[in-house]
Amino acid sequence: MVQLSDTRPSGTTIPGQASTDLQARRSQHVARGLGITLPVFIDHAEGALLFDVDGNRFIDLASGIAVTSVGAAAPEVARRVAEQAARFTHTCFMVTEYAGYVDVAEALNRLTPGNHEKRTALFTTGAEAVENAVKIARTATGRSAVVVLDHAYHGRTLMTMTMTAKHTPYKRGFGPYAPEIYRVPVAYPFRYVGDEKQCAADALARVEEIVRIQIGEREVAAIVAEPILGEGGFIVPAHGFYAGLAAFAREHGIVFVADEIQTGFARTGRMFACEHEGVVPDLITTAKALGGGLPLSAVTGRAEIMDAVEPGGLGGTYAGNPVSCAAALAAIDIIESQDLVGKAAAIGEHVLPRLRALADRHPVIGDVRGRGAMLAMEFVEPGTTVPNPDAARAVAAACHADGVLVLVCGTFNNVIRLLPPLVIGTDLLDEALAVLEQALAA
Ligand code: PLZ
Repeated sequence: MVQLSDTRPSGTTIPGQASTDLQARRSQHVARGLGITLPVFIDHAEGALLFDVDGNRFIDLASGIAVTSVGAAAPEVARRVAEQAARFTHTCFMVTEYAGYVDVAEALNRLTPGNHEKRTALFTTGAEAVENAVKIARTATGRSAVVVLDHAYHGRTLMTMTMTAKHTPYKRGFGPYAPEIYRVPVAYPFRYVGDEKQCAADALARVEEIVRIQIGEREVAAIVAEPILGEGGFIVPAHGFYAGLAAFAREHGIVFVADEIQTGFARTGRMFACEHEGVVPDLITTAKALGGGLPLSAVTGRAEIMDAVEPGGLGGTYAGNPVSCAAALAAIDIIESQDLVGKAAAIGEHVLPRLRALADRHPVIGDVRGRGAMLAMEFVEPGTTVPNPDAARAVAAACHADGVLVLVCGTFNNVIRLLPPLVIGTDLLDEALAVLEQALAA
């Protein structure tokens, strides 16, 4: 057992004085609408550690939100970013070109599932990638409806906020929403009475019925779905559901879009999470870990679908920024050369049994789930499936007070998720788990 007194942050209180002073300035100058998980201001990072402006040290089990898989200060990313920035920071790929953009597109076409001919278009944010995937699917099919899942998260723009399931805080007051977005159930094993196979079959039958009766198969341009629903609570759909959804799309000429913005790039112990279910999507959206910490997103997919859009139809001033491309190429090199796919799988094998043991001891944990380094605990009223957001919040707060950064998520705000940088060492992981165990005991 790790001695917590030895591993406590070396600084003052959390938040310390310098963070508190900055917080006062923030309140005065920054819009109130931006939330905050832990009110400390970061000074620098080192591997899976974050250090704040008061000298407090945090073990990072968030990676931003699944962004810094290679660490938040990977020297190779920093070196290539600096080198690119010194050569040129921007030209706009639609005005004059640069090789980095093509290099990233080529890497994405190589790494994403399927051996078919592919094309990639780069953007800046995840929401922008999802939104462009919809535009591309609509052009390719000549149809307009978009089908999304219960508990889905796809972004904060008008289209992607509409595609997102949860009202508060993402939609409250922001309507009217985009038209032609339809929601169908997802196979959520913990909230289903019956076995996993039945769970998948039931949800699929409902999806097919809703699409047939309420929408019409031939009206649907795209089904957009996360292979593991991230913000919605790290829901791993019952085995067979995701593949069934993709097969249904194929049968009706619907473009199947895997939103791998949170799950992609080694996070789940495969390069892409849809590989766990044997699914080859028509289009795949990526962002977050792709850019190694710099803003970069992409849509990658079948050449005939991607190339349905006429020249000039896709783009954006900053889309595929050269500095972001340099960071992405460094991140991809690290992911491949340091076998972060294998590391993510090993993190899962190390942590999952510890979380399951915790669930056995603490009935407030109703479910433990996830894949690779994308792991979660769902908190409930003991012995029921009634969500217990207070318990999740209290455990997260206790972790924060002891220098471990975890995030709460879920439709019911009752899930603690673990998203460590994939380069984290076993020592830090064990130290963080000891803090989590202590937080639960308290
Ligand atoms: N699709 C699957 O997880 C971003 C949201 C943070 P952007 N998830 C973090 C917040 O509260 O704003 C996400 C995702 C999936 C799309 C997105 C959107 O990516 O880069 O935040 O636009």
